[in-house]
Amino acid sequence: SPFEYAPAPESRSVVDIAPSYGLFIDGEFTEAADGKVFKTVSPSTEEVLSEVAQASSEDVDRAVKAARKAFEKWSALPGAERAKYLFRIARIIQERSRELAVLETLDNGKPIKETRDADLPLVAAHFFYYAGWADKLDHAGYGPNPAPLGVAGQVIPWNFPLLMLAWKIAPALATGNTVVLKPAETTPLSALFFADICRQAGLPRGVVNILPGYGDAGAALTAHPDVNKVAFTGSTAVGKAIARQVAGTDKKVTLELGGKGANIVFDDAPIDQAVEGIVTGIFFNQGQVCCAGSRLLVQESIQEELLDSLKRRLSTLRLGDPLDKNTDIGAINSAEQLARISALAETGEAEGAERWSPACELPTSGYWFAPTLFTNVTQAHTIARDEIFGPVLSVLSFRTPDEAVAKANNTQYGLSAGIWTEKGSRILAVANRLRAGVVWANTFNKFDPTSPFGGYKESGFGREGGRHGLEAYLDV
Ligand code: TXE
Repeated sequence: SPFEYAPAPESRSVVDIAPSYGLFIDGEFTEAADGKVFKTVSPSTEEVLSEVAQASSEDVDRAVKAARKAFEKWSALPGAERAKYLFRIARIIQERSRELAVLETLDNGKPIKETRDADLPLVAAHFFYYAGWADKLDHAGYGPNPAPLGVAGQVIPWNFPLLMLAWKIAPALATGNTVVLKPAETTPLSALFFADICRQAGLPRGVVNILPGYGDAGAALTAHPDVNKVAFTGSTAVGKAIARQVAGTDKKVTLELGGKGANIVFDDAPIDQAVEGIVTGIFFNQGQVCCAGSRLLVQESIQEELLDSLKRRLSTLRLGDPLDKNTDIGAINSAEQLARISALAETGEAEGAERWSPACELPTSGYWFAPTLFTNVTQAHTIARDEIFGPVLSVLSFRTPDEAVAKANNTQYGLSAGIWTEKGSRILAVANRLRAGVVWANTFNKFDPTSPFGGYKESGFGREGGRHGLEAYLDV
């Protein structure tokens, strides 16, 4: 099945990383207009992986012009022709997924187990899924010839570099838009490999342009007058700045921002299964996940039993070399992110919550943070409210379903939640009252390209994925 492609275990030698990369504009790799470059490092070793051209507003302008030019022909292609390119890209991603998984693990720091079994299969699945839509748009109830928006300016974060690229590029191309995408400054490499895949697939020049760079390049892109659609995933602060920036223009915008997901465990939950779900919820990708289950809400009567099991389970997690296929917990993506996580954990202690980590030796180079539990957390604590974006779980308790719902909803965010109970009726009753874009029941962090994903409240607006994800790129 195209959705379950898992390459063999990997080593560093699988992927050939060049000492330097250019920007990808109009089908060519090119230097930045001002000649600037930046280094990308492996977060687990601090080894420099490559030197990458750094885009400025001049490069953004070049790329938008190329995308505008390409739009005329690309949008006029029959959907079935666009589908052919997308299917081809999906298949090349599968063929090169060993390489891509190792590359992503090196540049991001996440365990190879995750890039191999989660990121890469999902990336391919998104391209297959949206390829399948490209020739069906006329019959999807939008009326004949639903119109693409034009040039999409897309800015993505570093936590799922290639998957966020897939979420953004696949629906944009399927609907006939062209793209200028800026990957995050700490993880540019997989997007540049993707540029090479576009060439390999024979994608016409200018349809996809990739501009590695910093926030200034992101801001120049989202503000560019000839960009018709802005899609952003990242921090709530930058998302708000972008919303202000596009207000008063005719740009369409989708924002996928932070979260503070509640994982709610009722007293009738299957405890072992819940423990696995809690671990996946907050330690998958070192907790650097917008929909992480970063708040555990546990019913008071089972709190002690659940925490005992959870601590035993955490003591078995293996932290270390992300390329080792047995590793569960990899490196934090950057020194800056590590500093943010550490500062919030210190605030948790200073405000009186109780901190616990399993015995765990941290490597001496690279950016590491041990899996951490905070108990005795109340709603007043900063760690119960602020997104930590790291392997840190805040435990709160509740007595009744009403109290669970009230606590789960007591946040500025509304991206995700989880419910653990044997009772189907309770799942439905509670899920309907949770103000969160996705609610999982007896599982967590499950993704599928057919499902729309996005937030309530300050977690953003608009949906990506599924049919809703198409509509963000169409005038119907
Ligand atoms: O985010 P930024 P950072 C949250 C998480 C994390 C915090 C900070 O809590 O601790 O944000 O992370 C580009 N105009 N999330 O600093 O700055 C930037 O170059 C346009 C949640 O990494 O938002 C990068 O490509 N673009 C999140 C992208 O925005 C700008 C994932 C994200 O970086 C810009 C990441 C600007 N003014 C962090 N400034 C999620 N929702 O999953 C920066 N960028």
